[in-house]
Amino acid sequence: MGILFAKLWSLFRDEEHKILIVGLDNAGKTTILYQFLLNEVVHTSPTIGSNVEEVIWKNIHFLMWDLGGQESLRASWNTYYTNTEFVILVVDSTDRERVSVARSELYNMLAQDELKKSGVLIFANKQDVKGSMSAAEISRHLNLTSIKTHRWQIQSCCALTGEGLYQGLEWIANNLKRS
Ligand SMILES: Nc1nc2c(ncn2[C@@H]2O[C@H](COP(=O)(O)OP(=O)(O)OP(=O)(O)O)[C@@H](O)[C@H]2O)c(=O)[nH]1
Ligand SMILES: [Mg+2]
Repeated sequence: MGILFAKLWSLFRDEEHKILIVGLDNAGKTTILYQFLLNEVVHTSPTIGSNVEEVIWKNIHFLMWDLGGQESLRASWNTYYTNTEFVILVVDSTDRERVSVARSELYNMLAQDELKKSGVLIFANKQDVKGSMSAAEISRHLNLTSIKTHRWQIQSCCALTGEGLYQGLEWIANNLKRS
């Protein structure tokens, strides 16, 4: 009985929750990943392919995949979809010109069969920049209230200071599959 319990506990404890971090190039995805991992700002260059890191927070193990956001790389995002519990869409709140591109990438993902059970967290990043769009503005541009098929949440943040990042992760933690 004791052994069985120990086995179950270790299975439970080591369960990893897969998160995909997506968004257009320059949105701040890699900066966010390393804030979660190291609590500091790292120098980044555009991601070609992906970075993957295990982030442990409140005893929850997250496997976070940060994908390159350049247009030519977006076509291969779908190769990462299997077993994704949450998608984090990072939006550059200063990039008014391309918010419609971010929107079409979002709806494209929501239509994917492999992501039909995934929750979606939208980070309205770069809130430190004066004149950036608010989370409410981005929510309107992305028409978030129309999404009825997926659990979603929008959170404003600044990857440079870390502000807002853990509120977002808290929402994910509160919405994890209980198995
Ligand atoms: N002002 C400001 N700059 C930020 C913030 N987050 C990221 N940046 C900067 O934005 C630039 C791009 O950040 P990355 O994290 O490399 O962007 P990415 O989304 O990983 O880009 P790709 O890998 O090309 O898809 C870097 O110069 C970051 O320092 C933020 O909250 N505020
Ligand atoms: Mg990157």
